[in-house]
Formats: sequence, C-alpha cells, structure tokens
Amino acid sequence: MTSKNQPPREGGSIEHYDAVIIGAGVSGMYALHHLREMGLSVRVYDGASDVGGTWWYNRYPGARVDGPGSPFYCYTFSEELIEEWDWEETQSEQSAVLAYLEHVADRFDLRRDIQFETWVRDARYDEAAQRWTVETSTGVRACAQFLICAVGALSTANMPDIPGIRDFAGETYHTGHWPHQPVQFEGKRVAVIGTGSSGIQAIPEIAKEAAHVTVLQRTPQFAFPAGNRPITAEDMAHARANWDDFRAKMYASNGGFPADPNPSRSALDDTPEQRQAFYEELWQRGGFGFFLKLYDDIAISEEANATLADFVRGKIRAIVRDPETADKLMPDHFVITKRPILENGYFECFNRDNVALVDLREDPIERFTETSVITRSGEHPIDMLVLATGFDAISGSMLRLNPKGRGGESLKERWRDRFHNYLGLAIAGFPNLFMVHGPGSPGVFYNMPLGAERQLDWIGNLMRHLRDNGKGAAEPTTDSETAWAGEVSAIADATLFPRTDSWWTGANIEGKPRYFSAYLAGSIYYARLAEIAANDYDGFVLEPAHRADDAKAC
Ligand code: NA7
Repeated sequence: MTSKNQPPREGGSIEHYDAVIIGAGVSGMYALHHLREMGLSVRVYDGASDVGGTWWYNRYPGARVDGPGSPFYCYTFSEELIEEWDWEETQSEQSAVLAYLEHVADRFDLRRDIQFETWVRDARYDEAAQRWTVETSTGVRACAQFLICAVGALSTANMPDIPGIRDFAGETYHTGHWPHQPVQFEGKRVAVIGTGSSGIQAIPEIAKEAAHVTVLQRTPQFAFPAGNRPITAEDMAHARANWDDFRAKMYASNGGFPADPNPSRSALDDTPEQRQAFYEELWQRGGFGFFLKLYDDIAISEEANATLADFVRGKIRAIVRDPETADKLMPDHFVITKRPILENGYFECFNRDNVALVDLREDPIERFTETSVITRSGEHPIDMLVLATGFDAISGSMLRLNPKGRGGESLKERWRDRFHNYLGLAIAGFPNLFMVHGPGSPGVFYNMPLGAERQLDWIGNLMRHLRDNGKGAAEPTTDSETAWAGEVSAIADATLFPRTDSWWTGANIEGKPRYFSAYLAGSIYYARLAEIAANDYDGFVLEPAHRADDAKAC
C-alpha cells in the first residue's frame, strides 16, 4: 500500500493535468482508473484520509448495504476483480465494502494519483485556456482540461439547526461523519434524531448497549426486513460462472441489478387474499427483492399503493407490543415513495424497556441544554446525541463545491431555481465539467458502482472524441437542458414519487428547489446516452481547441 498522507505542497506553484477528479469514493476511484487507462494524466483530491467516500465516512453501528446488495454491488470492469473478491453476506457491512474498495485501490495502484486530506476549495473555468483551475485546502493549485466531480450523492451532511444544539455538552455524532475510534454506548442515555435508513440501521444496535435510547422521530417510516443472508462459496462460484449473463441483465435492467423482469401485474388484479399471501411471501424472504418483485403499479396507482401500505402497517402493529408506540410508528405517506428502508430488528427494539419513542409531530423539540433535549412535553436528560439526519442529497455536494463557470457565474447562481443540466452529467456554462450521479441521472436509483462505470465510460468517450477531432471543450446548450428537464420530470410525474416529501425531492433541506430530480428509468437513460453519442453528441456544443496540446488524441 502506498503512503496515504502526503504533506501539503508549496503554495504558489500550479500543477498541470489532463483531468482533475474531485472525490475518491466509488465513482472517483473508477474515474481515475479509467482515465489513466486512456493515457490521460490525472490527479484526484479527497478530504478523507483514504479511499471509500461514503463508505469511509458512514461507519455508524449497523451500517450496511441496503440495496439489492452483494455480490452485485461492485465494479464490473475487471474480470480479475470478480474472480478474486469473495463477498460474505448479501447486505455487506460497511467494513466489508470498505475492505473491497481498499483492495481495488491496492490492486490498481490508485493511491499514487490521489491526494488525501485535501479539500477542493474553489474551481474556476478559464474560457481562453479552456481549462479548470482548482484551489485546495493544502495550498496545491492544479489546472486541467477536464474536471470530474465525483463528489457523492449522499455526502454533504444535513446538520439540524435546533435552538441550543451547540450548547449540548455531551458527545454528538452525525451518522455520516462517524468517528474512526469505537464509540462507547454502555451506561449512556442516547438520543437519536432521524429515522431514515441510517437511524433505522443504527437504533437497534445502539439499544443493545446503551442504558437508554430516546428516538426522536419526525416522520414514521415504512421499513422492510433486510433478509441478510450469507453468500456461500457455491453462491460465489455460481455468480462467477454465470457472470456474463448476470452482467447482461444488470445492463438491461432499470436499477442496474440482475433482476429478471416481472410479468406485468397490477396489485388490483389479485384478490385481497392473494395479495396478502404474496406480500407475506416477500416479507418472509426479505431483502431488496421485495421491491424488485412487486406488482408494477405500486409506485403509480394510489389504490395499489394503499394495499402494500396497509400490509406493512399491519406488520408494525403486530410487532410492536405497546399500541400507543405502534400508533406513533404508523407511516402515512405513499409506501416506497421515500427511500425504502431495510431493517434488522428496528420495530422489535421498541419492545425493549430501554427504548422510548418521541413523535416530534405532536411533541416537537423546543431546545437543547448542556445535558438534555427539551420537547414540548418535558425534558429528556441525555449523555449522547446521534444525528441520523441525512444529507443535502444528490445536488448538495455540487453546490458545496460551487464551481465558477463561464463569466465567473457560480453554480449556486445557475442552480438557484432548478438543477439545470443535460443528461445528469453536464451543465451549460460549465464546459468540460462532468458530474457522476448528478441530478438528472439515475444516480441513487441505480446500482451506483455500475452507474459510475457506465457514466464515466461515456464521459471518457466524449473526451476522446474531442481530442480526436481537434476540439477543446464540450458544453451542453440551454435548450438541451430544458428538453432534458422535461424528460426527467415526465417520467417522474407518471409516478407517486414527486408527491411525497423526501430527500429525493429536496424537501428535507430548507430553501432547496423542490422537485424530483432523478431519471427514473436506468435502462432508457443508458440507451439515450448511446443514441446521443452516436448522433455526434447531439445537444452539446463542441468548441475547437485553442491549444495544439488539447487536440492530441488519447
Ligand atoms: P434520510 O433518509 O434523509 O433520513 C434523515 C432522517 O432525519 C429522517 O427521518 C428525517 O425526517 C430526519 N430529520 C432530518 N432533519 C431533522 C430535524 N431537523 N428534526 C428532526 N428530524 C430530522 O438520511 P439517512 O442518512 O437515514 O439515509 C440516507 C440514504 O443513505 C439512505 O436512503 C440510503 O440510500 C443510504 P424527515 O423524514 O425528513 O421528516
């Protein structure tokens, strides 16, 4: 393994690369490997002290893959990687995913081109030079033709602004910035704010050790059994032997996982008894398969949606012994229109004597003191506060970076009313800047390592096209952005997703443009990318290179 912590470099000087990549998580790591394979000179900057991005930061107790899971939540670009890496569980623990990413970094010698513990503080486009200049927290400045923003869709923590929260003198942790040393819960009274995926994974684990846990819930959630299972040597051998077939299915499916398409069936085609039996079978099996195998109108028809919502509410009532607590846990939004949650003993943990639920809708937080949280009904003395309050998701990390494009216009200005972009990866006024998993792409609705590979392969081809054709910059037109926004919204508006407040719609962050910004059909998205590339990058303006260097082929 190469050295992880490089000393700050001298200020003043500027380093030159073909591409600068911001972020050394799943996407940035592949970006580095791929662009380097293309023969480009590349530098990666990341604020963390090692690779992993989201998987480096989110080390809270209970953190696991909560999508369709292993062995298909992985890179697909290297046959050797598939051959040599064994997954042990379907819902891999955070430490197992991070170990995999560390292995990838070792295997492809990635760290030599990554500068860790280095935040990019500013990124500006120079129109005459057709280049981006970045300034970093360590004083290093770099200049590159291409800027790849692999900044993560879930990496800018949402810190609640509650009166007195800074006065609280006990330990405070955000799940998305969990410490690297073990956190001791024994004997402590812990309050957890937030019942999204992170809170619901963490709460049962904390409750096993803590003296008392107060769960501060704003929105009750639908959660489904995680159905975590061991992956045996035979399972791995089967996945390897049939990898080509699995990979083809991953490419063909909307979510990027090898799911067989379901026969088209409405929830309303079945009798109530048939539906109940079907839901029960899925519930017993558990896992993300629940959502992949469902009736195909659950996210479209209110009536179909209600059949599943009622089923889950019945399950919560059956699990939670205290009827008053069960009432508070009853979700009332359309099921699966907030990020579906996989749980391991979440509802059961409300049967423990050391767990109490506070419904913030009827008993809101008024303030914190040095030693307690005070809600309308009274004071809850605590020793520790866990903020499972999520992220300024999808667009938040791009806005935190706030690059300055043509004429010095900042992204914050450009995105004041909407996250204007084309294909979810390029922005008018910001030539040669490419986002991975940006708003307008399938992003969090797709198998993210595979999505990163597919977007970056496409971006790499566009770079090659520029260089092969004497072009220096690619930039979408605002007309193509408008048409793309219409396409993204038309797909989303045919569903119930935009009608629920969630981080998918930006409703969790005050003042954020509120609309559903993901491209919901992954297979159509990648077909659109292929079609646009085949059509001479329709929707982009390709500007002639101002420098001979930039016209060289790669
Ligand atoms: P989420 O899903 O955004 O959950 C955050 C939770 O925190 C959610 O229950 C929020 O309630 C709650 N929250 C946020 N701010 C506040 C304040 N100010 N007061 C009370 N409650 C608050 O984030 P996660 O980290 O759990 O999951 C993110 C994704 O990571 C997940 O979906 C997986 O894809 C991986 P709300 O629902 O907004 O009312």
